[in-house]
Amino acid sequence: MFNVFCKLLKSIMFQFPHSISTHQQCTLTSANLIKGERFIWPIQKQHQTCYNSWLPLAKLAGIKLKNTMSKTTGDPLRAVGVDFLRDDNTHLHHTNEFSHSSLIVRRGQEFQLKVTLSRELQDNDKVTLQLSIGQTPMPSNGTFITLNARAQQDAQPWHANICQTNGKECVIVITSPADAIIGKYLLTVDTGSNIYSPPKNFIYILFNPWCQADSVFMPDDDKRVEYILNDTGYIYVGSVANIRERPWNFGQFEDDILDCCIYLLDKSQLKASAKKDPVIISRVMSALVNSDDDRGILHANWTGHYTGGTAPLAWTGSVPILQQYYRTQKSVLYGQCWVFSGVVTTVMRCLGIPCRSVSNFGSAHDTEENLKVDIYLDEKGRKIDSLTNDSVWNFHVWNEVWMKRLDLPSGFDGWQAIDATPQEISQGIYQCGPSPVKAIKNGEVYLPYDSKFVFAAVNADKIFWRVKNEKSTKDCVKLWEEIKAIGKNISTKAVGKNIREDITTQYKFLEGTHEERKSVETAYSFISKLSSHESISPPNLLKANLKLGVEGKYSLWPGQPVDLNVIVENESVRSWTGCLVASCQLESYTGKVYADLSTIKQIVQTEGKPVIQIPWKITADTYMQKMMSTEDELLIKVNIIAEVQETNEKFTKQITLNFEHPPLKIEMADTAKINQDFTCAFIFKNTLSIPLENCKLYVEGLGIFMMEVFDQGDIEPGKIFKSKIVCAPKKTGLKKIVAKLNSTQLKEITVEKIISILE
Ligand SMILES: [Ca+2]
Ligand SMILES: [Ca+2]
Ligand SMILES: [Ca+2]
Repeated sequence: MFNVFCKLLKSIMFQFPHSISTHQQCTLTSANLIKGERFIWPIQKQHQTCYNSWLPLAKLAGIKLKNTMSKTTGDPLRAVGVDFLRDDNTHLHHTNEFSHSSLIVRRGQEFQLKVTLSRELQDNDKVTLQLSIGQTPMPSNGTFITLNARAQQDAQPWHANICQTNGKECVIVITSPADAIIGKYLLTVDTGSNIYSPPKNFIYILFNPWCQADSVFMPDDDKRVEYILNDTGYIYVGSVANIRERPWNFGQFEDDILDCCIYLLDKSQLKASAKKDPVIISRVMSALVNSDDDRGILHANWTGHYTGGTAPLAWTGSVPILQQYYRTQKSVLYGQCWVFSGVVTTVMRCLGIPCRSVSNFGSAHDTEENLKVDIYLDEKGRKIDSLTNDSVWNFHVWNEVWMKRLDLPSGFDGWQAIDATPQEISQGIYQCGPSPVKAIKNGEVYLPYDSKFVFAAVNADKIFWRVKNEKSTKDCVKLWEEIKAIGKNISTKAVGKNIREDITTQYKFLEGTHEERKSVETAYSFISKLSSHESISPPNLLKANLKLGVEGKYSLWPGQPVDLNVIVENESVRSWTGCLVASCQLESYTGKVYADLSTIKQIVQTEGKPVIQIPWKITADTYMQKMMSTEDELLIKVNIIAEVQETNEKFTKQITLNFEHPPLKIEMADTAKINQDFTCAFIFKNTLSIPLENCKLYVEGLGIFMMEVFDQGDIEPGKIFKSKIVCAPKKTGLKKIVAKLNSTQLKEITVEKIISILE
């Protein structure tokens, strides 16, 4: 008989999926029935329709259902409407910018709902709010919350009180705890005889940096505005000598972004208790923003070829990436470090965790946790890519998130580094952090998570080796080490200003100080010592004090030859004989060699000459062909080594040459009116001596228009193009338009302009 009942039960669940799934108690009861535990119907919690549909079945199965529905003499009380008071609540919760129809609030802060009832409230009426989250809500783990609005429960972490009644309407104040689970809650109103589900009955609960008891509390209002509410900003790129700002639209309030973040939280399959913890959520997001292991958001690609997807350099912001991912549920092609970082900033700011993108120049990627960058050079001073697993990126971008580290001993609250660029595996998957920035500074690399990796990125010693055989590192000589080369100009956008802020001293003590070395020694004490080739030339008491330099233009117009002078200065009266090698290589921002452009090898005699000049010219053809073979932006690295025969000393000099470009301009008015058309024009003149082929213009204006691509074809020298967008803004306030031009020869010409949208 019981089996028959179960079959019937399944069939009714099939026939009435809506009525059953929307009533949690009903589902719980069906589970109990299947298990054969207790066949008592808790009808006082139930919807009448449910009861009616179950009754014949129960009779058939010989089960007695108990209708304990209160027999009120008057009308049974029903809720007939809920006003989520979106405007009032979202202003108080700093969530009014979200482009979303549901109520979005922050935890640890009260919000109000106005419930309309079928009649006026009487003394013995019950009004209970039910909030549930996730697939299988349960009271035991905090995913099913029952709030009796007619009993004073102020001591409870969650509570609700009716604060005002007016005829059939009552205003209920709800307070959530400062460690509530983050996500999308379903609201129902239970009046004893009836459970009411309002249309659009979701309430999103986010982290709350405005709430002192929340572990993401941030005391300074200017910082909260920057790190939570600012939806545009800059990511710093380039190289130490040429740091550039790349405008980035974070767009955390745009359509589908919040739902995409909630989708990611669901996808993470974290336990309910973990979905309240910013440490765990930021670690999980560092994994989910890359597609590796988990079909996360962005697919990494550094090959220089991006057919079938969008070149990393083409993105102007995170919005199209997250929208595409949410709509297709497929990883988006393609990302490099600044794209990963931009998307992480969007996701974190959206969920309410203060976050910023951080760029490190001369950033080490240590592949074997020895906290050193090992670089292998051939006899001519050229880097051998096949042997060099470690790398120094001209820049690398990660993120910082702000939170208390309740999982660690005290002293590590504040900024934590997380990195979504898939570089090294941590606990089985590509994820990185959160690692306390304070721990990095002091070399306390044992602290979770991945502090060794972050420490190496900002403060590894750089060791140069010369190998005899290009196939093996066995027979190599330590040429020299640089202890000040890694981790420079660590940068983020300043709070409230459109300028770069240098935060290097938060990650490390000043290079050259005793504290800096002490921190490196501390870090070494926590790693297992790897055997490495530690041969270095014995110190010689003689000192040659030569100085190497490079004269010439460090920024280059594409199509122009490289024109440099290598300078050897001898400050002493003695004369020295040096062997000088110099190499010029075309590299990507990650330090990958695209082409060897030129080398010099010669014996230098300083006798009688305080300054020796070695002219060095490289024609444009040498690099242009390679520049055109990749969709990445390249730069030229010059490496000079001089070895003094008399003293065995080695002198080195490294410089970077960047490419310049003509400007892209935006022409538009400073102000426009909401819902009224205005024109925005983009103008570019090719002032170079070479044609620019396959020009594509990417433009985006948050709250004005989505990213658009204009195919401009080839632009001959001296030619001008002009593209226009006519659009009607949907929101008031200051809005930013970002444009970018990429071509086969030249990438990453960007411009931005602010427009004020008025009522
Ligand atoms: Ca992943
Ligand atoms: Ca290493
Ligand atoms: Ca250092």
